[in-house]
Amino acid sequence: MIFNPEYECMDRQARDKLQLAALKNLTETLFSKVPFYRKKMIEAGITPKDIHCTKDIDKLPFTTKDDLRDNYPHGLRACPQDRIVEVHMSSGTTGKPVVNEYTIKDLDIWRQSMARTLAGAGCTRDDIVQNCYGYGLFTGGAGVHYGALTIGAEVLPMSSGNTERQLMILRDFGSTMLTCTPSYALYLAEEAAESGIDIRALPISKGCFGAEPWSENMRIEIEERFNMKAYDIYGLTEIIGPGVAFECEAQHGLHVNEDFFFPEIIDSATGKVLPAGVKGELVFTTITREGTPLLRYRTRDITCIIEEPCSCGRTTRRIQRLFGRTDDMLIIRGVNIFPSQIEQALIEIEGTEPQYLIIVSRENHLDEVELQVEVKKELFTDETRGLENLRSRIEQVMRSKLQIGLRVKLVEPKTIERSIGKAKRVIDNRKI
Ligand code: DLL
Repeated sequence: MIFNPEYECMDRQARDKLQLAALKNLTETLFSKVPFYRKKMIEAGITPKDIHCTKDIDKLPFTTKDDLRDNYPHGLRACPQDRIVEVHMSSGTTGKPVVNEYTIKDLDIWRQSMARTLAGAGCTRDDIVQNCYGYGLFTGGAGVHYGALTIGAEVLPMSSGNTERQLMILRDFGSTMLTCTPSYALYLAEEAAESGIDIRALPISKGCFGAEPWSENMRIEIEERFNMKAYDIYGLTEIIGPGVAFECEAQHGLHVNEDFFFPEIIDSATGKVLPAGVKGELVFTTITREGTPLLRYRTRDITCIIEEPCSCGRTTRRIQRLFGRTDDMLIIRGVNIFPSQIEQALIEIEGTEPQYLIIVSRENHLDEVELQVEVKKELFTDETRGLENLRSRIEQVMRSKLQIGLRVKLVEPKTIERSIGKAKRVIDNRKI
């Protein structure tokens, strides 16, 4: 279902006009109200008057996560404090949190974005949405909540954790839609099987999963285990939270809510804008935000833009499912590796569970990687030769896909710690 055909299916030229007007307005506000941006624009030798078309955006300065941290907590606010009505913060583990402050209009942008997102996955007012994203400072819980209310669906504001209760509600309330991280969805499926609940027979028919990288194979796994459709949703605290981009029924790329969030792909080394179809770092400008609008924010997420029209009828540009981040990229003996590549390779190997942990260490100045992989229960009762064969197969597949050798350790089901939010896939013990 298309929630807002007027904007989602708008003629591209008409959208470009809207975007240009919003961009001009934004640069004027930032220049006059936010000293940080005024200084940056002056340094770059540009004023709002130099913006004549949306392509001129590449003359404007970037914003980085460090800029946000340096201006913590309120340095990037672009409106008076009394217009701020809600605040969220990032879940980051290092340094100061990243703060997003919303006005009523910002919350409206978020509600709209998330209503489009959930509708893209088929949500209607008849749905019962079990929302297991965390509520609180994290944006996941609130974002889905606002979107579901805007559609008129029924929301079960479960928040994350308490898996036993999640399963009880899933069964007793007949939830029809699930929203949580993809790793938690798989954990729920696992626990349901353990408790003898046949989740495939429950009314749940679709879910929106995001907040962490996941592979196409993980989608298939979730869809099979739940007997439902699994859609990818993308977003980040700095920009709005979830709802920046979402998959439609075509499940081929994520539609960017472009009338709110202007996307660019850049070469992260040179900062140059890259054409559609070329992989690089995703950058967003929040062209209509009021509280803490951002100019050319470097997300560190890696993807590319898809220009071609989508079969669903929406005209918004799409981004490819995320490839990883510029910063969670592991460099092992000089080779760039993303955890998602390991996951993708692993799920194709029969006998393994989609649960893994990458432990990196440095021995005698050489990087070593141990890949712990959970193995299906049946295999552990099998003869040891079967396990040994599987172990060396995984090592072989990894070597051919990643071009480096890893040590594989097979572990029993449920040994790798499960997360109720974003999964932790890498432990890097190297002291560099
Ligand atoms: O994770 C917002 C969110 C909540 C998105 C619920 C989707 C669903 P942050 O905690 O600020 O915000 O983390 C943002 O998570 O820059 C990506 O690296 C990663 N991420 C988010 N969605 C996806 C996705 C929320 N669908 C960071 N695929 C982003 C891959 C994702 N990575």
